[in-house]
Amino acid sequence: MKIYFCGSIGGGRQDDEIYARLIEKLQTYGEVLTKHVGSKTVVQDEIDLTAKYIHDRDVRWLEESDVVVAEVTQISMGVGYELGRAAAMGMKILCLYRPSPDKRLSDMIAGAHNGTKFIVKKYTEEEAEQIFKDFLI
Ligand code: 6IA
Repeated sequence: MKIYFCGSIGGGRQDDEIYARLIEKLQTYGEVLTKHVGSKTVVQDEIDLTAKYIHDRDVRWLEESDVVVAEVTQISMGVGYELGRAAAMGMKILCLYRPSPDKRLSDMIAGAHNGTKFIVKKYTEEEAEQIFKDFLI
């Protein structure tokens, strides 16, 4: 199974360690095409790539993927864009959100939940393992 993981990059990297731990768990179910989203050095590593290269490569990976898993707590324009494209393609999507008073989840994500192909779930990290099992198996 190919998994496309989305997490904030330009939107802010404060959750990078959470992304890395989620990606590690996801790798037990399949290949995560976007492992770099959890990397401490992604910004330095990709600094020489053009925006067009990153966009076209990421959209190609999205099209190749079987499922999308997004950590949506930190607001990110790119994650919203990826989710919109994935929803338009009818992909199976899981969005994970850690409720916090200063991070309001966009209604465009919360309202996209339909209980079948587009799942939006409030979670704590301890619950992630079971949520992945339910979503991916
Ligand atoms: O708007 P954001 O940058 O927060 O969007 C993050 C989302 O878009 C992630 O889920 C990635 O899949 C994708 N994305 C955005 N920027 C990059 C990137 N390089 N490399 C890979 N995927 C990206 C940015 C490096 C740059 C800051 C030097």
